[in-house]
Amino acid sequence: MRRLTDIDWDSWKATDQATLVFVTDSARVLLMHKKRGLGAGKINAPGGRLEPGETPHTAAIREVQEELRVTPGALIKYGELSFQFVDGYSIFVHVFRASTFSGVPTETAEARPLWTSVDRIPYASMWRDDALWVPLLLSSRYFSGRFLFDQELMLDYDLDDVASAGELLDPHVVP
Ligand code: 6U4
Repeated sequence: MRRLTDIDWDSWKATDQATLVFVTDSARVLLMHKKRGLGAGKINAPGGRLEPGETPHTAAIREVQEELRVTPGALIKYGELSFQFVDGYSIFVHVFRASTFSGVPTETAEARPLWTSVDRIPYASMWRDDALWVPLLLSSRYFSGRFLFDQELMLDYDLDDVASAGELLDPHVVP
């Protein structure tokens, strides 16, 4: 498995579903140093796997509360990302932006908060794919991407700029 075309996307189903939430204020984005889990050691947005019975939206809010002690508001979903790893693991990620929040970002066992300027997102310390789609999210553009990784190494990807939120309903997760 070296290319996206090696995968049968019609029957693809992710092992897990997860969220990412980019809390933004006028010129800043709330990121975090991730201490554990998938991507530990990297800078990433808060988020995590869905628990049974959760919607992506409720899971997104819960994860930001758990990781940074902040409650995000006015969430808009801008993207869907399908990640396949060559070891067999796969994860489908719902990407949100939140334009309001309450609480003070606080370090937890899972993460240390980091406000960054929208002009200086630390892509070199983030997952390789983030530099491809975070700019779309920050310009309020909807997107859908597929990525093939060998651990931390991105082998292949495709990314589509989609016209509206309605086009984001993924057949792999909608009953
Ligand atoms: P556990 O340990 O299960 O409680 P949980 O917070 O549920 O952790 P986590 O954080 O270990 O899950 O892993 C899922 C997170 O990793 C999601 O927020 C999405 C994120 N993630 C995985 N691959 C990514 C990638 N290539 N680019 C990216 N985020 C990625 O930006």
